[in-house]
Amino acid sequence: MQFDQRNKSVYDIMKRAQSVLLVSHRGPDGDTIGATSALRRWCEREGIAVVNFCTDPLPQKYLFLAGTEKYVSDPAVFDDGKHDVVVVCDCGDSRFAGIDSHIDSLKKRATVINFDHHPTNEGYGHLNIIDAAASSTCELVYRFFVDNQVEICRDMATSLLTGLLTDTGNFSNPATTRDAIEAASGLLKSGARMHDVGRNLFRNKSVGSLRLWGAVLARLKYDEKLGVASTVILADDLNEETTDEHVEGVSNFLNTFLDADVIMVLREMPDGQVRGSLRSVEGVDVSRVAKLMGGGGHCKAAGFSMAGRIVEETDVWRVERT
Ligand SMILES: [Mn+2]
Repeated sequence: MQFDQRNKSVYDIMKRAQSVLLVSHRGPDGDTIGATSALRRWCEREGIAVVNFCTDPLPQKYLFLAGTEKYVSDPAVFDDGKHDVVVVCDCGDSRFAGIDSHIDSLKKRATVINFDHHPTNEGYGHLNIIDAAASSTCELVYRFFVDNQVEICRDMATSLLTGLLTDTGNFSNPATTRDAIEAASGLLKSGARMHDVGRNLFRNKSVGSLRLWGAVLARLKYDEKLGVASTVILADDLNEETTDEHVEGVSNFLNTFLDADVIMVLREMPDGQVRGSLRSVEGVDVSRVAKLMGGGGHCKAAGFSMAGRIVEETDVWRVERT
């Protein structure tokens, strides 16, 4: 990993800050939370005032990471005039960060810094540390600490390792680069609590969620000609015991274990919408399919949402627009 001069500039700006606002993206995952949690810990240690913002509440499984109990979702933090530095982590654009209506005024009052690895990043910050070749934003934050000779404590290491494991699918997907493994190795040397990460992130399924997964897996259909595997999550699958968080991960599970070109999970929402999640293994650009349905995303992972009803056919589930 090569020294990056931009990391030095960001360090100087943050060290001089009166107050830093750290922003995670909507529907927060282990990468955006890991990165902002590690940066928060460092700010606290340096005596820099710090606030973490995320539009959506953090999923329960990440609450073992340092400082996550202090995250706020009240957009009033953008107007309180306190923060002179805003650091946005893992967000390709300001809408995804939930700050699109604040970004222009923020940029006049504060220095906006952006750590990200999405190839589509618009570079909306004053300083943008964007590297599409990086496995995760946590890898970039790790490099930020290393380049500035910041001592990484156990808490920071645990947070950053969480992001690395999230975005590399436990070192199994193509984001698993030499640099990613090198960063993980450095984090383990700093005392990252690997066991805690495993227990909280992966061995966390309740009997209720696995039963729900069982129902969803039993509906799996495979169209050999199209190479499309599809299944559905029905509104009735969810009750008081099974919530959104139980459903999460079914697509990832199929993507990891099923050999199909495209995996589509349709979900019946209570408001009459159907939400679709599309994954492809190789060579198929699912974002084009998603765009046809009024959605978007990446080559290998995309989604859409439309008013419709789910129709069952022999080899495939499909949506009929209503
Ligand atoms: Mn990420």
